[in-house]
Amino acid sequence: MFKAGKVAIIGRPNVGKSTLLNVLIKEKLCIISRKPETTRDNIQGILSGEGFQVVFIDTPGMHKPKTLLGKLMVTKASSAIMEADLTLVLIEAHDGITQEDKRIFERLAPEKINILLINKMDRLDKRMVLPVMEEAAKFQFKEIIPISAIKKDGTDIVFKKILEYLPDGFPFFPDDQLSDKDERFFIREIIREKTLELVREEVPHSIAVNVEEMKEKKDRSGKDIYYVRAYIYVERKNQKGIIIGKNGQMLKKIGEASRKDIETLLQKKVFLDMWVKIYKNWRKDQFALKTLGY
Ligand SMILES: Nc1nc2c(ncn2[C@@H]2O[C@H](COP(=O)(O)OP(=O)(O)OP(=O)(O)O)[C@@H](O)[C@H]2O)c(=O)[nH]1
Ligand SMILES: [Mg+2]
Repeated sequence: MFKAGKVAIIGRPNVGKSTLLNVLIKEKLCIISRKPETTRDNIQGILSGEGFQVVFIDTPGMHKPKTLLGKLMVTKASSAIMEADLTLVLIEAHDGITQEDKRIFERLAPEKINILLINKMDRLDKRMVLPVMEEAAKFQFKEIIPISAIKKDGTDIVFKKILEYLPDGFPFFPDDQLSDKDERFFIREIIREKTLELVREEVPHSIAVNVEEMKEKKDRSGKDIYYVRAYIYVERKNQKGIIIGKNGQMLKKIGEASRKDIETLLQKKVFLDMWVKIYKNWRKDQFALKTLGY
C-alpha cells in the first residue's frame, strides 16, 4: 500500500515554518530570514521515499494584512489548510499561545489531522513548556510536540507521526521532483533572501525580484556561462539608494552572495546581471502584483 498526502505548515510570521520544511525534506529549498513575512507564496517541498510521498506546503505567515500583497499571502496560507490532509501549526515556545495563534487555531479544519508544534525549544527551559502544553490540550490537536527546528530536535518524531497519519494514495509528483516551483522562482527567492539578510533597514519588505532573462552564453574567454538578468523592484527612490549602497557596494554584496547560491541551485557558472528599479506602491497594486509573480 502506498501512502501519499499533503501537509500544510502554518503559523504566525517568523515562527520557523520554512526552517522546518527544509529540515523535513533535507534540502535548503525555502528562504529563511530573521525578519517576519519572508515567505510570500505557498511552496511545495516534495519528499518521496519507500512506499510514501509527502508534499509539504510552506506558507506565508498569517498576520493582519496592511497591503494587498499581505492579503494575498494570508489567503494563500488559508488555501493550504483547505488543500492539506494534515496541518502542522507552529507556535514559538517562549511566547506560549498568543491571541494571534488562537485566531489561527480557529481557521483549522476540525475534521482533519492538526498537529501543534511548539518550536524554538532551544530558547526555553524545558520545564517551562509544560503549562504551554497544558493550555494547548484544550484545543483540538491530535498531537502536541515540542521541537527545535533549527537544532533538528524532535523533528524525527514529527516525521514519524506524519507517516502514521498519512492517507493511502497515489504519488502527486514523479519521485525525483523536489518542488512545484521552477528554477526562475528560486532565483528570485535567493536574491530576496540575500537582500533580507544584508540590508538592515525595513526596505526588504518593499522589494520584489523579477528574473527578466536566463540563457546559456559564452563569456569573454569562450567558456560556457549561464547569464541571469534580474531586477530588484523597490517602492521609493530612497529605497533604491539603500539597496545600491555607497558606490554600489550593497548591490555588489547582494549580487555576490546570490550568485553563489544560484550556482549551487543550477550547478552551473552564473553571471548575474542585477538592476534596481522603482515600482511605486507595487504591494498595493493588483496589476503590479500579477506582473511580479504574486
Ligand atoms: N532559536 C531558534 N530559532 C529558529 C528556530 N527555527 C527557526 N528559527 C529562526 O527563526 C527565524 C524565522 O525562521 P523562518 O523559518 O524564516 O520562519 P517562517 O515561519 O518561515 O517566517 P515567515 O516566512 O516570515 O512567516 C529565523 O531567524 C530562523 O533561523 C528554532 O528552532 N530555534
Ligand atoms: Mg517562511
